[in-house]
Parts: sequence; C-alpha cells; structure tokens
Amino acid sequence: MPAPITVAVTGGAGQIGYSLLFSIAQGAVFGPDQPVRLKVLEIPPAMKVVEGVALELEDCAFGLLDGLELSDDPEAAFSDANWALLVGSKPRGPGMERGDLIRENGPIFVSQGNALQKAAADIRVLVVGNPCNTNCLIARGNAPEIPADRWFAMTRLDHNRAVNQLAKKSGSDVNAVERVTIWGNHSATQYPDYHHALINGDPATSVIDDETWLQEEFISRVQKRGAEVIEARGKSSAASAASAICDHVRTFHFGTPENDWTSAAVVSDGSYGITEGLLTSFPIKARPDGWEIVQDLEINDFSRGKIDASVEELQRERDIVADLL
Ligand code: NAX
Repeated sequence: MPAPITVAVTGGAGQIGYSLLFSIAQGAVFGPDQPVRLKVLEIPPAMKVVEGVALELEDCAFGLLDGLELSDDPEAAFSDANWALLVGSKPRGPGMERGDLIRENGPIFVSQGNALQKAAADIRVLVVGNPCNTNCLIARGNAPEIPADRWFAMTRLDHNRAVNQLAKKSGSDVNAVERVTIWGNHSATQYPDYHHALINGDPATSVIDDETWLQEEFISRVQKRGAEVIEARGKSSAASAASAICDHVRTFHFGTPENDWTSAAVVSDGSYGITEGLLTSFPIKARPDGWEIVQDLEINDFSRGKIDASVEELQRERDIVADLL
C-alpha cells in the first residue's frame, strides 16, 4: 500500500460533509488502493455533531481509512494535509444580500488562509463554501507562500450540471458529452459555454440544432439549477456537491481524459483577457503533475459578453473584500 494521502475537510458536520467524508474514505477519489487520512475542522458548537459523524465513519470499517482526527483549530486540521477542502461557511440568512454574505464569510477565509500557510507544505486547496471564488481569493491573499497553481474554487458541480443538460437534450449518454466549459463566477452570472462542446465527437451545436434552446434555456437552467434543487428539496444541493468535490480532486490527481477538459476556478494568468489574479472558472486540462488553461478557443461576441459580465461581478466582489486580501 502507498503512503496515505491526508485530506482536511472543513464543515464536516454539515450536509455536504455528511456525504463527502464517506465517499473519500471509501476510495471514490484516490482509488481502491490508496489509503487516506481525514482531518475534519468544525466550529466549537458543531463538534458534538461531527463526533457523531466520526462514530459512523468508524462503523463503516473502511479499509482505506488510515486515520481520522477532529479539531476546531485550523492549524491542527491543516497540518500535513495534501488537500484542504474548504466546505464550511455560514449560510446566507433571511434578507441577506450577496455582498453581506461575502463580508460575513470573509474573516473565516482570512484565518484559514493564515493557518494553511503555517500548517501545510504540500497542499492543494479547493474552496467550496460560498461565495467560493471570492473566499478562495481571500484565503490565497493570506497565504502568499502557497503557489498560485495550488488554489481552486469549485465550478465542477456547474460543469456536471451542464453535461447532464446537453446529454438529456440530445438523448445521449453523459459519457458522450465532452469539452463543456463553465466560465467566470460560481453564481448566477456563470457562463456555461456549449460552443466547443462535443457530443459523440460531433459539435453540440450541430447535434442540438436549436440555438434558442442553447442560448436561453440551457444557460439559464444551469445557472439556476441550485435554486431548482432548493425549491424541490427544501435544502441546497448536498450529495451532488459532494460528488462534484470528489470529481474535482480525482481529476486534478489523475488528470483529465485525453480528449476532454474540466472546469475549475483558478488564479487567472490573464488568459482570454481575464483580469490577472481573479479566481475565475476556465477550461482546464489536468495531468498528474500539473494543469493548464486550455488556450486558443475561439470566443464569439455572445460568449465574450457573458464572460465579461461574470468577470465584472468577480471584480466587484474583490472590491468588497479589498481590506481582507
Ligand atoms: P451546512 O450549513 O449544512 O454546513 C456548513 C458547515 O460548516 C456547518 O457544519 C458549520 O458548522 C460549518 N462551519 C461554519 N463555519 C466554519 C468554520 N469557520 N470552520 C469550519 N467549519 C465551519 O452547509 P452545506 O450544505 O454543507 O454547504 C456548505 C457550503 O457549500 C455553503 O457555503 C454552500 O453555499 C456551499 N456550496 C457550494 C457549491 C459549489 O458548487 N461551489 C455547491 C453546494 C453548496 O451550495
């Protein structure tokens, strides 16, 4: 057996944590031969609940689970972690605007950024807690020694939602859909881009010969899918979010398939004219030893307008938290 991979998860007592921790311990991320150690961070009022989750993890008798630690101290939770999955954050309260949520959650990511910098030498960070792009920007701003290519905010759930919509509309298997891209912010301004997507190797735009559906219903459905789930379930997406977290980490650990790419918010290097330094979702090719933004895609005027609108929102969010960076 290889040496264990250590994964720190914040918000382990929450909805997503309840699905995510079990999937990681079961081998859904790093495979059936790779032991894992879990380090779970919670806030003091939630420690009792997370202790209950730990009892259940023990009761699963997972052969790959090499260790399980619970803590309310970020430095202890992040020490020696190879991946930190920052899921925990405060939910949006009644009447709270997006800007209020950004200010409310910002300090969490200041202290977690500081702790990551001190505690972890070989770390990759995926921020899921919303607003995830800007929370990731804040954490990164407080951990300047962690290299830029180690930071991610999650748009994989949006990517998976887009793949599913194209598969359903075309009557294809989800495995037949490739090269979908989510651009921009993980918010209602995100741009699910079908222009380069393939279905069974053919352009999605020729397989789904319905530009109005693609431009209007497809984009809007993906943008608003989180609200659709809340409306039906009475709670926000949890199992699908946990599954997307597993997909994200697995993809960056093992790499993207030969002919496909994934979507993730990474530190912009200025590609496609997007402001440098913003945590923005791009099309990404990953390999076990690194990743790169897919270059030279043709961006038509329709796409340009959508990408710019989402990036402008990210710039406004950055301005709101300028003092925390
Ligand atoms: P829950 O409210 O069920 O759980 C959040 C957990 O985080 C709680 O147990 C809470 O005690 C803990 N927490 C709060 N502050 C903390 C801190 N400083 N350190 C450690 N833990 C802390 O939320 P859940 O449904 O699990 O969602 C978690 C986050 O994921 C939310 O911010 C949510 O908006 C976000 N999401 C992001 C998605 C994405 O695609 N990027 C999709 C799913 C989800 O909506």
